[in-house]
Amino acid sequence: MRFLLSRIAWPVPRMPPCPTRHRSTLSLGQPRELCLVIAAVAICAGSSASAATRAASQGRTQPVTIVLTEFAFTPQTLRLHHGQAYQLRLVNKGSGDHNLSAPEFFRTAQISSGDASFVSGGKVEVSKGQTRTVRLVPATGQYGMMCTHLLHASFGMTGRIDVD
Ligand SMILES: [Cu+2]
Repeated sequence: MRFLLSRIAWPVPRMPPCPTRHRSTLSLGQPRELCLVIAAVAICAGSSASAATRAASQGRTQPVTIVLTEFAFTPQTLRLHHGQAYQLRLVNKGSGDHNLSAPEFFRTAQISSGDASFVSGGKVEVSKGQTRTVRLVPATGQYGMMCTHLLHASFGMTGRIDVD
């Protein structure tokens, strides 16, 4: 009888397979969540890899364009980073001649010897329809720029170059 009872009693404590099953169902769900986390991490790693690629490309000469028209520089404020090599493209899309005068900026920048002749008296002349390219590495500072052609600055042809 005791034997029988114990035999009957045995499956009872063993009975709750339901929570166990639930738990196993849950634990089956967890690897799926883990997969999602891994996938998210992989996506994040991918984006940080592209950020690294971007950072690497910043090591190379970066083209920057300023468009000269009547009577404006576009963009009006140029934001550059010191130590970065730039290819400064001055594009005259106006109906007349213009220049970009920034004596302090050009004086402190390291200008490529091949392009130094374009800078005269702290300014670069750009004839109508012409594009002048000056390769340089700017020095930290805030510089004013303007067109020194008669009255052009007073008509609004001014701007600034911020180098951080
Ligand atoms: Cu001008």
